[in-house]
Amino acid sequence: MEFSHKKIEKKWQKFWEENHTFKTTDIHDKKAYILDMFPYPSGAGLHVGHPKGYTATDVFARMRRMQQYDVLHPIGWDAFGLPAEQYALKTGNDPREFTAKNIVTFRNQLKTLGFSYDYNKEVNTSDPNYYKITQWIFQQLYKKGLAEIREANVNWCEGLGTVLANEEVISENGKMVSEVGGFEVIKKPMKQWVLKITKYADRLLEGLETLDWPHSVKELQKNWIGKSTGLTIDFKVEDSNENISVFTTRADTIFGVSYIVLAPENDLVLKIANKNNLVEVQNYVTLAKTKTDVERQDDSKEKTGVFTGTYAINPFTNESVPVWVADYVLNDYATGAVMAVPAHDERDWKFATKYDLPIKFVIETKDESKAFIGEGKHINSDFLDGLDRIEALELMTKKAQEMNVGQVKVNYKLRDWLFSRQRFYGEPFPVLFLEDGEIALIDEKDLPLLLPQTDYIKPSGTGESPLANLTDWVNIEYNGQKAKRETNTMPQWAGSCWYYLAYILTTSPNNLIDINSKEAMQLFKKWLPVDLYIGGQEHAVLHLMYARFWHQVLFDLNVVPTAEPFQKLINQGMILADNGEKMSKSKGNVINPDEIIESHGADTLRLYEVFMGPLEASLPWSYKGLDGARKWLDRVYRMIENIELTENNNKNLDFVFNDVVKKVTNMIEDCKFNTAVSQLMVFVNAVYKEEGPIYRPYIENFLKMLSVYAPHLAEELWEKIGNQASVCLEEWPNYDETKLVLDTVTIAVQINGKLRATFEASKGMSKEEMLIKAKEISNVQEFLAGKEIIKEIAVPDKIVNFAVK
Ligand code: ANZ
Repeated sequence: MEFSHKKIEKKWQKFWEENHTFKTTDIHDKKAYILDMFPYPSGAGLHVGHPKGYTATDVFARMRRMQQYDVLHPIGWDAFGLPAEQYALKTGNDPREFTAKNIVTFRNQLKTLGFSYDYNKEVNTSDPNYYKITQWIFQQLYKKGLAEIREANVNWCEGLGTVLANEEVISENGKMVSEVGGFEVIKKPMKQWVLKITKYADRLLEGLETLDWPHSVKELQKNWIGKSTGLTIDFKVEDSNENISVFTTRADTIFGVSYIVLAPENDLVLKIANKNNLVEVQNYVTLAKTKTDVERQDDSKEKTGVFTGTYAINPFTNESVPVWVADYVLNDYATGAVMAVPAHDERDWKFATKYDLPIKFVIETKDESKAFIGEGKHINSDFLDGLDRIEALELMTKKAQEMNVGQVKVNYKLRDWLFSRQRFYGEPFPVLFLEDGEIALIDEKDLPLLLPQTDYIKPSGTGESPLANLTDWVNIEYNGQKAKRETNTMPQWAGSCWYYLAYILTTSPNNLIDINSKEAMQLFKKWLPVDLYIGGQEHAVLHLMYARFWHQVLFDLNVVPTAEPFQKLINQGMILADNGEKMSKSKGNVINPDEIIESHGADTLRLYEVFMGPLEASLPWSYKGLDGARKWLDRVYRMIENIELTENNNKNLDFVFNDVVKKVTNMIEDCKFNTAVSQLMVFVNAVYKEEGPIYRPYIENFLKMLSVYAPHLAEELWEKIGNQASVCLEEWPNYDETKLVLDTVTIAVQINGKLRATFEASKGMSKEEMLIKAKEISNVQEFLAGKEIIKEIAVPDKIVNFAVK
């Protein structure tokens, strides 16, 4: 018999909704905050990748609820975003309507999957009640000196009429283009808000140590922060008053410097370039603007550069070395200038061999046909000769400081966070630019500063956002002065920086209590940090870094009580198309979860997606696997349909039941959601093998465990065996350790191919022990007596073999 998933699923979804089954409770002393990375409600709706992570958190949340924890398991919408803006620009419609419609679709889709979200806690980053707090947090950042306006080189995209963040720019044939739409992107200086995340670089590094996060994500964050300790060393420019300050982590190689390189954007370039070289230098500088940083740093690409015609003096050798401009040096890292040591640096080697610049080895190596980057003794290095790297660096650091030509410097790869977007559909900045040049914050009581209603969302043409068109909104009076509003809006990252706090503050959808209140602090103390956070690897750096930064600032402001927001993090793998490719609209290989829910049911989809492999693995979709999941649920349904229950335990299932409960509990605890399912299967197989009636509590407890994976079916079967709903609020089963005596196996003992004895052994007994045990058996001893053993073989858990003569 198959069950009708359509009937069952609708029935229980209605039941849960009407009975507020998954309402966040505040009645226990233990809590679990289980969080999904919330979705951007795109027009395309949910794809099959979403339920993979969402089911994982749901399984965990459901177990915790049954283990008598207060559980916070919410969902919401990362609802500002570029697609809605582009839709508005194209159609003239309000992005808000478009977004609202998409949210309805998303919510309905999630509900058909039976997730145990508390929908009462729903948040929407584009709701004024929500962005009121986003704006408030921005004001705190400003007051703390962590937000300021700077002229910054930005990725300007004429096609989209906006500045893009680095991560929104990709490289196509060596040229920068926008990830969305593929429009050309160039570097252009513009006045922008930046958030000084670099002030928190060390805190962001140190905090990582305390987190239960994948090693790979921690490494990505560490590399992104890129803390590097070195020296800045001054090279005097010949016939000039200018100094070139280079940053180096290898000051010990200074005797091998053969030229200096400036980044094309370095202000010194045009100041020091020789008149005769100026045109060539200027052309090179213009060309560099079209390249991405990644492209410029790509070691597989040929290095390019031009000579400035100028020389600088090595403070340790007094030699003059040529000054070049090359785009492999980045201007916004350290000083934007490098002392090049081609003998010991791959990039410099390539550059020097291409442009025929001298190469001088200063560390001993046998092979001088290529750059040597290993360790060795210094040579050709005056007072450093004979020293190794560490000794030489120490000495150089001392000398450089004594001679007043160098200083210790710590650099970070981390850049301040460019926080302005030339877009309509984002949070307006709660600031005013006054006529006298001052910046004023909008009064806290006047927040939120609403995004104005308009049917005129058009590019401004000036590079400003479409908000610049709304002159009545932009130009206002403030305390008797003329003032202008900021026409930039905040990036989409802003809303997702604190949404996990917003859930805690939400009392009914989009109604939040004041983040800076006593009540809020109490709730934060109850719920923070997030105990389990699951989402895609694509957010390993930016979202997780930005959110940690805001959290740390809020911690410093005494708004939140914990130093870090997300204690445990797991990245779920992707669901790929059946041929292993990434699913994408353009390839036409996207699988729509709605269709699967229709054909196989939500329980099947949930079960399949978590059973297909470890949560972290990216695995191809398989209809065979999906059918398999459904077949097993049918098998469970039939089992209950045909079952006879008894209150008397004949003990046959004692071991398997307790073993399965223990393993399922531990496996879910460890987020090994797939192997826990295998254990449930083991139990069902064992029940099928039993003749006679089955001990009722075992079946009930099985259904409880099933309910975290296949909640609709579990509710239905729970009711079928005469219980009251909801199984989801029952207590999680316990196991009896005393019933878990070690599993034993029967071992056969053969002598010259003939079975002579058997014995019981605990599973996994070692070969040596098996041989000893076998020889202790009297029948075996008799057959061995007076014979020579030529060979003895033990196959664990199976057999012992003696060959005798
Ligand atoms: C001389 C040298 C000799 C270097 C040698 C390396 C090896 P991290 O660890 O990334 O900080 N560098 C400095 N500023 C740069 C910039 N703006 N763009 C590109 N490269 C830059 O690495 C620091 C090293 O990267 C510095 O040490 C410098 O090259 C280069 F055998 O100086 B080194």
